[in-house]
Amino acid sequence: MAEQTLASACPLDCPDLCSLEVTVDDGRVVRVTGGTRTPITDGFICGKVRNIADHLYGEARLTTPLIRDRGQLRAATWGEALEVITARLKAVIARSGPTAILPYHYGGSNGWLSEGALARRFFRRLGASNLDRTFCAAATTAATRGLYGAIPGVALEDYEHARLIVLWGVNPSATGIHLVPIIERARAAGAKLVVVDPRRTPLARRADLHLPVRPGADVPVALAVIHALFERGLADRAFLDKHAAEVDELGRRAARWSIDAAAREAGVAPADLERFVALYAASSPAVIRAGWGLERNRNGGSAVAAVLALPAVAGKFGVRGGGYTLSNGDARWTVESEPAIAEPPTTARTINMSQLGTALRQLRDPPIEAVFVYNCNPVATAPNQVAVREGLARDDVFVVVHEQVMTDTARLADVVLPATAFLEHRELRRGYGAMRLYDSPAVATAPGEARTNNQLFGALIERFGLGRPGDPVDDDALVAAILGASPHGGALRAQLDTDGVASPPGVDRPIAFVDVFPATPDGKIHLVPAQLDAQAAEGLYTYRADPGTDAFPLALITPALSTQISSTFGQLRTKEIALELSTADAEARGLHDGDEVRAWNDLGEVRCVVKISPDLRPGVALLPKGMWSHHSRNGNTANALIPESLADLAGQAAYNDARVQVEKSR
Ligand SMILES: Nc1nc2c(c(=O)[nH]1)N[C@H]1C(S)=C(S)[C@@H](COP(=O)(O)OP(=O)(O)OC[C@H]3O[C@@H](n4cnc5c(=O)[nH]c(N)nc54)[C@H](O)[C@@H]3O)O[C@H]1N2
Ligand SMILES: Nc1nc2c(c(=O)[nH]1)N[C@H]1C(S)=C(S)[C@@H](COP(=O)(O)OP(=O)(O)OC[C@H]3O[C@@H](n4cnc5c(=O)[nH]c(N)nc54)[C@H](O)[C@@H]3O)O[C@H]1N2
Ligand SMILES: [Mo]
Repeated sequence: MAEQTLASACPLDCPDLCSLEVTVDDGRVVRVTGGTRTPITDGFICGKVRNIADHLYGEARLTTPLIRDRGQLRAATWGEALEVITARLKAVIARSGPTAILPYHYGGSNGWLSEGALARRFFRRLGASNLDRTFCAAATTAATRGLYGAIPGVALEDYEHARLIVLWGVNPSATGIHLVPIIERARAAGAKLVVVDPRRTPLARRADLHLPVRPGADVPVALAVIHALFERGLADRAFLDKHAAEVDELGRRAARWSIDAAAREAGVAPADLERFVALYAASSPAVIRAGWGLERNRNGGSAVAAVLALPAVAGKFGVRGGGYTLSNGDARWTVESEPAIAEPPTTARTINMSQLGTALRQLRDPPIEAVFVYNCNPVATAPNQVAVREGLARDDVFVVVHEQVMTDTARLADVVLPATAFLEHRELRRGYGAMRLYDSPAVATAPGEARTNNQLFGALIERFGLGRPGDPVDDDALVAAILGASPHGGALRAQLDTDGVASPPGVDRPIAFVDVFPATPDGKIHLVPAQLDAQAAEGLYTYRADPGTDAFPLALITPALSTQISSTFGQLRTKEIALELSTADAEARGLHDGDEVRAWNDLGEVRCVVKISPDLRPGVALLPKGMWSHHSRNGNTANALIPESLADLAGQAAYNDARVQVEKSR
């Protein structure tokens, strides 16, 4: 058959939501390149997706259901696998009730057709336990909604207009590469760049100012800047009077931190913090690109809130390229998936996904007896890996995993089901960076017997007799229901029909306080929102100091790698992980590059090689996120060291908040 090139989009968990050109031959992907349907992709894409064929057709790909039989996984038919699942889940329900079943999914790399939809319908109608999805963006979402409501941030394209760009706990060189050339263009036109990050990231190396804060110490830094702005008459009183509430309360809380005290706590030079205040106050348009590195510690929610308060206090909104960007996924122009299934939330108990290990060990009345995993690889990505692995491996916990490849989680399952990947199923996906919505048809044929999530859960709904007349079931009906639930649905549908992609109807790159306003109930910015203040222990903007001890003095951070999306594509990586340490911390331990070390705390131990990094500040250790067991020498990864303790808001996992000790392996 002749090759064809078809348009698609990349739904993987990344702000950029790239448009793709996919060349297929007889249903098989032979080449993927960047499309030009959106300005941000601009014809180039990352290496991960250029090489997607290695993922789709590699030896780890699952092509048939597998059932555990006397300890071993053996090939089975779908009919057999669904029979086993139905019988086992019904037995659990008969014995302990449906809340003994836990659906387990995150779905950051999934759009509305493969996350939520029929899976949610199935589990809610069954009465299973609910899952609080807190791996990512829980604290940032709570903070943005609390302060601003669902308001779109500065469009990434508009960074070109900024005179000052602040990257705060974000590393676009790995995690959203299309922002990098835009930043470079802005710099070429004279914009200044500031990076706030415990390590010297690639962009920090080029920055005009790098504040290498101690992990978890952003609260004092941001509050000290706010205090300085108020104290020195640099706050935009007119803007605040008109658009903000709780201004004085924020001022009082910020007054806890002088520049000197914050600099000391964060381990940065007071003069550098002073420079930041001066630069930020003087520059417009000034934009803060806040990332997710900020939220993943005990102070994370307050840190995000304090950083987002800055553009309000300094009056940076109202101009193109001024304000902040965090996630645009929530922006008002988009639509929500929930109405697609109109499946009301149940009153069954809710389990925080970031505390799975303890839930499996300790929950009673009833204990968790079945875990159904899809769109997720918790052995690689959840905190407290040792407990997660032990819990999923238990004989008295029935585990189903629906997956594309044989992950560390799938290896522990009682039933493994093969799943389609994004080019093999239709997907409806909005960007959380790029403000675009794609309706991408399947362009390739799934190998073997892989099925979509909706095919799987549709079959289970039928087997459990949970279907109802009028339920949208196929993709067309689901998409129609989703768009039908949006006031902009008609306009979006019209754009999708013409181009396969839609931008915000009306204003394409909205400017905050010109085109869009806070979607809070009173339309104001809430600088100390009551609901968040009540939620954070001791109140919003409370700072909890580094809990390091003599036994475990190093703060472990676990940022993203450029070669994976969380753990996705980890099967393709052959290189082992290295633990990074600063030169001073390595010397103090007599370590040389390439030595085998053990990093440990009360939760577990990782054995791997060490890499001495001049880019890390002393006191900080780094292991990448998303590694698999084959990447370390003892089968454990960073997540074996990460506690189940949470950030101060929304039950967010604290992936950058482990304390560890490191020594040479013996
Ligand atoms: N290539 C690639 N792209 C990705 C992903 C991936 O795994 N790989 N993951 C996707 C997902 S799921 C997400 S959520 C986003 C994440 O996107 P980012 O937020 O950019 O990702 P991280 O690498 O987790 O963290 C960013 C930076 O925060 C720093 N950091 C850690 N702790 C702190 C702190 O306490 N304060 C401050 N100021 N900085 C801190 C880290 O050193 C790191 O450089 O990226 C998405 N894009
Ligand atoms: N140490 C550490 N751990 C972290 C983080 C960190 O910073 N540090 N970051 C956290 C963050 S930001 C995130 S977002 C999470 C992400 O963690 P996870 O939610 O576990 O995401 P992935 O690791 O990408 O795994 C998703 C899995 O879903 C499968 N999948 C994809 N599409 C489909 C589908 O349509 N159907 C089915 N059935 N399966 C599908 C993929 O093959 C993949 O194996 O990781 C968190 N883990
Ligand atoms: Mo994430």
